[in-house]
Parts: sequence; structure tokens; C-alpha cells
Amino acid sequence: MIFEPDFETLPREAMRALQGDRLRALVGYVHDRVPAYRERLRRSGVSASDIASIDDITRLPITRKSDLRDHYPFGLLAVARGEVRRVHVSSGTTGKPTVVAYTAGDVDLFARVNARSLAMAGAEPGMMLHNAYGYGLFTGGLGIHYGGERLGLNVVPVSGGMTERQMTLITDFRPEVITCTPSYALTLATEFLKRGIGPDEISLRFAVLGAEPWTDGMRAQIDAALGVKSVNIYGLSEIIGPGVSCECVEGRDGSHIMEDHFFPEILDSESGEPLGDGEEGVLVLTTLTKEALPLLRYWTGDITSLTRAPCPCGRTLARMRLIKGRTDDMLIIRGVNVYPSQIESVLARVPELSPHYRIVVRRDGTLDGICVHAEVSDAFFREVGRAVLSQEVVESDHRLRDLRERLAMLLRDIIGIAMAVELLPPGEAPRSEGGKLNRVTDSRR
Ligand code: DLL
Repeated sequence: MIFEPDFETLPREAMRALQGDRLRALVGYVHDRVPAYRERLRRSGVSASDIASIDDITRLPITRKSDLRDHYPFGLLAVARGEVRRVHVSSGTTGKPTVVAYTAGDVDLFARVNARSLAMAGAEPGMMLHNAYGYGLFTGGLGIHYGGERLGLNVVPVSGGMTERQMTLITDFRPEVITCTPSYALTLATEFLKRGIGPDEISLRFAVLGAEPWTDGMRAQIDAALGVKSVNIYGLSEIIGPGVSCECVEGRDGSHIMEDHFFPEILDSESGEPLGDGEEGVLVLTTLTKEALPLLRYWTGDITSLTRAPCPCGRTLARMRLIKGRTDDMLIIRGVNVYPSQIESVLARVPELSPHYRIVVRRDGTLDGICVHAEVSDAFFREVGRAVLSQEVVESDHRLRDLRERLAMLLRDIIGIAMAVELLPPGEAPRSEGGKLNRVTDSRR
């Protein structure tokens, strides 16, 4: 079913006209309400009356994650604080998180775009949804939750983790739809396999997977093991959360962008020049209707391409391919965004450590694991008086053991996911030799 057919099947010319009107209103709105944008627009020499059509979007300034950081926490809000009904938070590049805010109207939009997404994925009113995205500051859990209720689903707010309990609930409640990260879908698939439960015995029919990159290879594995048709759902907190785009179950060939609300552009990652359909570059999104935190041309850092070719589902919304990678060094570990610079800022708080480190990411079974190799300082190394820092040595020396545990706790508390920690003796972590220093070994790809 199509949740909002009036918009999802709008002829392309009518869509362009709607987008142009909404963009003109948006430019006036941010000019009047957000001092930082007023200044940017003044410098670019553009005002609302210059927006004749959506094509004029290229005249507007780009917004980046650093702009949100510079105006942390609420400096880019376009409404009074009392108008805000919800905030969510995602990873920032340093110690401070990225804060996003919603008015009542934004919360309603968030529910509608997720209701659209779940309907695209095959869900129908009356079905049960097992929602295993994390609830809380992460947009995944609540975003899908409200979308599910809006569509008329029976939502089970399981949240992430506790696989044993998830297995019991899926087996006993018999939901038709599941929402989680693709890697977690694989974890559940492996659990079912271990118990000898085949795809025909599992009640699930549709899986709506996202929040991290995945491939058609993983899709085939998940579909076969769980007996589902899985689709990709994409989004980012800065724009709204999940529900920026989603694949339809009929096509499963690119995610339909809710482009009446989020206008997509693809720009060359180096030159910033606009690229055409089919060409790969950075996805840049403009929120056409958001009230609390409207963003002009937000540089997502995600690499993909667009197509406006007709789709068998009948929707006319443009589609984006699966995300190929990112332009920055952001890692996604079990659906949580982690910047190496965040880890670095935690290490800097621990006086026994040097500023040098290495990050190792690997897939342990179906789940991602991250290990931080932190180098101890010369002074602390001398004080401890050990020749080597093997696992056994760290285990047997309480000062080293304490340091490792303290660091693991700090990383978990500040960044929000558990990381393994290994200590290295001075001089062991990589140093820059003039070129770009690569501190991350990611063996998942
Ligand atoms: O991950 C929102 C979301 C929740 C999307 C649940 C889908 C499902 P953030 O935590 O702000 O928001 O992370 C946004 O995650 O810029 C991408 O790099 C990545 N990402 C999100 N969805 C996908 C996807 C949520 N389907 C960042 N494929 C984005 C690849 C994705 N990467």
C-alpha cells in the first residue's frame, strides 16, 4: 500500500513545482529565524525572491556537521525553545554530540515518513512490528515506533540487544515485520539456524534494515535465513532520523527519497559541483518542511547516486542506491556512529597515555567489534617497570589492569558502545611519516 499517494505518486513536474515553492518559503524562514543562516545568505547574496525554481538550490550555501558543532547545542534552532517537543542526539566528531530538535509538527512529519517507509517495505495495518532499533537518544527506535503506530501496526518496542529475549518474542508473538540493523538481522538469522528453526517456521515476512552500510550479498543471506524480503531504510539524525528514504518491496532497487520533504542533490566530493543521475558523489539534503532545525544543503558525507527512472511500485519519488561509503573517517559499529577523533579526545583525558593509538575494527561472527590500542606514556611505562606489555603482563599488574579497565569504562560512557582495550608500550602505535596517517584498520571490508 502507498501511505500518502498524493505525494508519493506526484507527477515529476508537479513535484518540482512543490519543491520550488517549499524551497522559497524555507529560504525566507531561515533568513528570518536563524541568525547564522541570515549571515550566510547575506554573504551568498541570495534571498527568497531569487528562488524561481528548485534548480536555484545550487545558489545556496552548504551546511556541514561542523556548523552544528559550532552552534552547539541549540544555536541553529529556528523556533523558541518552548516550541521544541523532542531532542535526539548523535555522535559528534569530538567530545560534544550533535543535537537535533523537533517541534510538534516535526514529530508528526517524522511519524509520517516512517509510516510511508514501513508501507513501502510491505507492512500493512494490523500487522505486528518487532522494532529492534535502539530506543533513546538514537533516532532509530522512536522514529520507527511512531511510524509503525501511524501506519496502524502493533509495535513491540524491543530495542536492541538481549538476543535471547528477542528470539523468545519473535517465536511467541509471531510478528510479520522486523526493523533492525542488517548486522543484527544476521545475528538473529544465525541464532535461528543454531536452533534448527528454518525460514518457513519463522513468522517474519518483511525486514526494514538500515542505520549502517550493507550489501546485496548480505541481503540474500538475511532473506534466505529469515524467510523475509528485506529492504533498505536510510536516514540521519540531522535531517530527521530514519525515513529519509526507503526501498519498496516491489522494486528493491534503490530507496525512494521522501523528496517532498528532503530534497536530494549529488555533489562531487572534491569540487562540490552538482552531478547528474547515475553519477556517484556525496548526498546533500535540504529539509524543505522542517520547523525546529531546518537545514540548507546538508553535506551528509554519504556516497551514492540517484535515479528518477520509473519504479514498478508506481511511486514517482527519486531513488538512491545503497550507500557506497563516506567522505570522512566515520565508522559505524553495530549501528553506532564513531569518529576516531572522539576516541582520541577520550584518550587525551587519561594522563598515563601518550597521544598515539590505533583502532582495529573487525567482524566477530555477525557483529562488529572495535578494539582501541592505546599507547602508555614513557613516564608511566618507566614507573611500571615492565619490559613488555603482553596480555599476561597487563593481567598480572594491577596498575596496568586498572588503566585498561578505566579506559574501557570511559570509552563506553562517553562514546556509548563497549570497546575492547589493549595497551601498547611507548613507540608501538603508528606515527605520521609526513603523509596522511591511517590509525584505523577496518577488516570488515
Ligand atoms: O542511523 C538513522 C537511522 C536509524 C537510519 C534507523 C535507518 C534506520 P544517525 O545515527 O544520525 O542516524 O546516522 C546517520 O548512518 O549518515 C549514514 O552514514 C549511516 N546510515 C544510515 N542508514 C544507512 C543505510 C541513523 N541504510 C548515518 N545504509 C548516515 C548505509 C546508513 N548507511
